[in-house]
Amino acid sequence: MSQDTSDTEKEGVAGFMARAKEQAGEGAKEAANDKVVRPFEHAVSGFMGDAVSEGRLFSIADAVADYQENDIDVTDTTCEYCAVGCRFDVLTKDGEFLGTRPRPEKAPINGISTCVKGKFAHGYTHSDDRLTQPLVKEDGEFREASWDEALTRVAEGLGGVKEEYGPDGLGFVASSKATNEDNYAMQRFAREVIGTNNIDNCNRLCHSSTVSGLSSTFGFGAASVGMEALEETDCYLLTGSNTTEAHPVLATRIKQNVKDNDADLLVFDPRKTQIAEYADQYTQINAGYDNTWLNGLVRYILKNDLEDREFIEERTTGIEQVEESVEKFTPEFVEEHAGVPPEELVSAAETITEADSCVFGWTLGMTEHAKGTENIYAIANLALVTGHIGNPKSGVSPFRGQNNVQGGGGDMGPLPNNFPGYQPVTNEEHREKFAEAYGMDVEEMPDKEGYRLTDMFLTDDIHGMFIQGENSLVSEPNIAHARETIENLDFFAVQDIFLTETAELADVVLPATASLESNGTYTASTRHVQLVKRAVDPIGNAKPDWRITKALAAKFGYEWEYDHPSDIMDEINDLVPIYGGISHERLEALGDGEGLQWPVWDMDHPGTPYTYEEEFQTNDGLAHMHPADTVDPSETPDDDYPLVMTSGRVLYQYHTGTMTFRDEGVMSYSDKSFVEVHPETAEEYGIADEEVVELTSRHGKTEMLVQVTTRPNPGEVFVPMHYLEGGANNLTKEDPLDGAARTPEYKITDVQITGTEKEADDLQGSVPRGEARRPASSDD
Ligand SMILES: Nc1nc2c(c(=O)[nH]1)N[C@H]1C(S)=C(S)[C@@H](COP(=O)(O)OP(=O)(O)OC[C@H]3O[C@@H](n4cnc5c(=O)[nH]c(N)nc54)[C@H](O)[C@@H]3O)O[C@H]1N2
Ligand SMILES: Nc1nc2c(c(=O)[nH]1)N[C@H]1C(S)=C(S)[C@@H](COP(=O)(O)OP(=O)(O)OC[C@H]3O[C@@H](n4cnc5c(=O)[nH]c(N)nc54)[C@H](O)[C@@H]3O)O[C@H]1N2
Ligand code: SF4
Ligand SMILES: [Mo]
Repeated sequence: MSQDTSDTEKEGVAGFMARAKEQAGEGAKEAANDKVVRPFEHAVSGFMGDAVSEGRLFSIADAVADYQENDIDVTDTTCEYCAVGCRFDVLTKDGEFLGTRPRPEKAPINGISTCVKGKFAHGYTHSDDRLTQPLVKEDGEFREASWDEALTRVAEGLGGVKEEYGPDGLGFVASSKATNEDNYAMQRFAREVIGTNNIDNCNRLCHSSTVSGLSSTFGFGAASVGMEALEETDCYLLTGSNTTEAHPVLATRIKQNVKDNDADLLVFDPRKTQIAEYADQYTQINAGYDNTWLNGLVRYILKNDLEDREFIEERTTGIEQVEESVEKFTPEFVEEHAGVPPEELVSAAETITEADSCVFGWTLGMTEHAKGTENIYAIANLALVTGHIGNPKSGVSPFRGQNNVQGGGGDMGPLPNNFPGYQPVTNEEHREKFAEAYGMDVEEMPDKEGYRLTDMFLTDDIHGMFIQGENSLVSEPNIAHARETIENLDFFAVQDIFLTETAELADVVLPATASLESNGTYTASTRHVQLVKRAVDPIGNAKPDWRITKALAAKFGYEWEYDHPSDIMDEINDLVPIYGGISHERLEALGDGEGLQWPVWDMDHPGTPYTYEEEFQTNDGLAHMHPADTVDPSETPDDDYPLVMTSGRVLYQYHTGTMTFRDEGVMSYSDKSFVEVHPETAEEYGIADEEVVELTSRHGKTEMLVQVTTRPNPGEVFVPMHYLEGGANNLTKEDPLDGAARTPEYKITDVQITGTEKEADDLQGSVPRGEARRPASSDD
C-alpha cells in the first residue's frame, strides 16, 4: 500500500488502514513487514482502483507458486469467503498450506483473479485454537469429550426438549459457510429426525428480502444474469453495495467494463464508497429511503413516456397498481425524503432508458430494512418498466453474501417454508415426495411453516437450539437480546470450527472441518454450482458437517446411507428439479472454464447463464409487479437520537472475525471498532478524530473510536458489524422485522453520540484469539 496519507487517500479503505497503522504505532510497523501483510497491502492498494490490480495479484500468485519447486500437491477448490464464487488451486506441501493460485480452466467466474481473502486468508485453517475435539460443559466449564459422549449428550438434550415441548420446541440454524451437502443433511435432520420446519440460516439476516421480493415478482429468488452481463452490460445501477470491499472481484469486472467499454455506472449509496469514485453519477441518498427514489425513477419514466411499453404489455402484470402507487413520488417528494436532487433523478432515468442493456445490482443497503422486500419490489419494477431483464446483458443481480448462501442458505432448503429447491412445505405433493424419499409416512412430515431465524429469537416457543456455523451472539441484531434468548434455552449446541462467543454459551460444542478440509459443492451468487475439494487433512478429531449430522441421526435410530457428499448430491438431483442435472461426476468433467448454472433440469441440460428469456418462472409466465409505497423506515431521528447509524463491512475483516481475527497482520490494523463521522457532524458534536465516543441508541449503548471522514452523509454515521465490543449490534434492534422476509433493520438505527474521557487503549478490542480461548486438554 502506498504510504501516502494525504487527505483524499485518507477517505478510503487504504486511508483507514494508514490511520490505524499510525495509531497502532511500532507494533504495526513490525507487522507491516510480515509476509502476510505486505501482499495484503499491495492488494488493497490494487483495489483502490488502479487497473493493474489483477496483474499484481497474478505476480503474487506466481511468487506463491515458485515458493517450493518440488512435491507440491495441487487441489482445485472454491473460495470459502464470499458468494462471488472464485475458484483456485490450493498448493500444499506435506500437508502444510502454502498458498492459492487461480487457474482459469477451473475457474469459470473469476478466471485469473481472486481478491486478497481468496489469495491469503486461509491461515485460520491451521490456527492453534481450532476446535479439534468435541466439548461438553460440566459445572459451567468445558472439557473435551469423545464423539460418542458428545453426540449422546446432544441427542439427549434435543430429545429432552422434544419430549417436553414437541418437535416445534426446537430450532435449527444451518450454515451458509458449509457445503450444499452439509445443508441438505441438516434440513433432512430437522424434518425427518426431529419433525419440525424450524430450520433457517443467515440468509434471514442478509438477502432474504431479495429472495422474497424477486421470487414473488419473477419466480426465482436469485440473480437473473451472471458474469457475462456484469462484464459486458452498457449500464449499471448499483445501490447499497460496497462492491470494492465486499465483492472485490465483481468490482474489478465492473470497473474494467466502465474503463474499457465506457459503460455507464450509476451509484446510489448514502456513503461515498470507493466504487462511487468510478461512477458517471454518484448520488448520495439518505439511508432508509430506497423505494422512495426508485419509485421516483419509475414515475419519471412513465410520465415522460420513456418506458418499454411493449415489454410491459406482453410480459408483466400489475402496471396499473404501480402507476397509481408511484404517483406521490414526485421529484420534489423524492428530494425531500431521499435527498436525491431532481436533476440527478432525471439524468439517472435518462441514462437507464437510453442504454441498450442494464444491470441492476444491489446488496444489503437495500435488504436490511423493515421494508426490505418493498425496496426489492421497487427495483424489480424499474427493471420491468425499462424492459431491462431477460436478455444476456440485462437483468437483476443481487450480490449474495456468504460463500454458499445461494445454495446452502436457500437452494438446499434449510428454510422454514421450503423443502430443497424452493418446494413449499405446505404443498401436499412435495411433502409426499420428500416423505417417500426419507421412508416416512406423509403424516409424519411437518406441514406447518416453521419459525424464521429472527423469529426464533423473538418467540418464547423455542426451548432448545442447534446452531451449525453461525456466530449469532455477534451477528444477530441486539446482542443483549440475543444473549438473553440463548441463555434462557434448556439446551444449546453449536457446531463450528472455533469456540466462538456463541459456542461459549453452549452445552455441547462439535468440531467441524473447515473449507480446505471439506468435500462437496457451493453455489455462487450467479447460480454456478461448483466443487469444493479437500486440500488438507482435517485437524484433530474434527469431522465434516454432514458426517456429524449423519452420526447424530444414527443416535436417534436413523441410518442414512451416505458415504461421500457425492451420494448426497445424487439424492438432491433426484428430488430438486433445478439441480436435476448436477452431480459431482458431471462437475468434475466440466471442460475448460465451463460452469453449470442452475436451473439444470437434467443430465443433458447445459445449465442457464441467464433466466427469463421467454417467460418468467411464475404460474402464468408473466412478471408480477407489486406496489411499494411505504416511505419512512421504522425509526426516524428525534432530539434524543438525532443521527442515523448504518452498519456493514470493511474489506479486511470478515463478519464476526472468526476467520480474520486470527490474522495478526489484520488485527494490528483494526482490532477495535470505530464510527465514521462526517467532519460537519464532528464539529457540531464537538468530537475529534481518534477520540473515544459513546454511541447510544434506543436499544443499547457502546463505545468506539471516531474516524472523521467525508464518506458518510452529514447526519449519518457508519459502524462496522465485525466486533462484539463496540460493534454495531450493541445498538441495533431485534424488532420490527421486514414483514415478508423477517430481515432485521440493521441499516437503520438512530443514535446519540457523546464524547468520553477514555483513550483508545482503554477500549478492550476484539482480541485475543488463540491459545487464550482454548480449553485445557484432557486425555480421554
Ligand atoms: N470483506 C468482506 N466481504 C464480505 C463480507 C465481509 O464480512 N467482509 N460479507 C459477505 C456477506 S455475507 C455479504 S451479505 C456481503 C454484503 O455486502 P455489502 O452489502 O456490499 O456490504 P455492507 O457493508 O453491509 O453494506 C453495503 C452498503 O450499503 C450502504 N447502505 C447503508 N444503508 C443504506 C440504505 O439505506 N440504502 C442504500 N441504498 N444503501 C445503504 C452502505 O453505505 C454500504 O456501502 O458482503 C460479503 N463480502
Ligand atoms: N449490524 C449488522 N449485523 C449484521 C449484518 C450487517 O450488515 N450489520 N450483516 C448480516 C449478514 S448479511 C450476515 S450473512 C451475518 C453473518 O453472521 P454469521 O453467519 O454469524 O457470521 P460469520 O462470522 O461468518 O459466522 C460463520 C460461522 O461459521 C463458522 N464456520 C466457518 N466454516 C464452517 C464450516 O465449514 N462448518 C461449520 N459448522 N462452521 C463453519 C465460523 O467459524 C463462524 O463462527 O451477519 C449479519 N449481521
Ligand atoms: S471475491 Fe469473494 S470468492 Fe472471490 S476470492 Fe474474494 S472472497 Fe473469495
Ligand atoms: Mo450476508
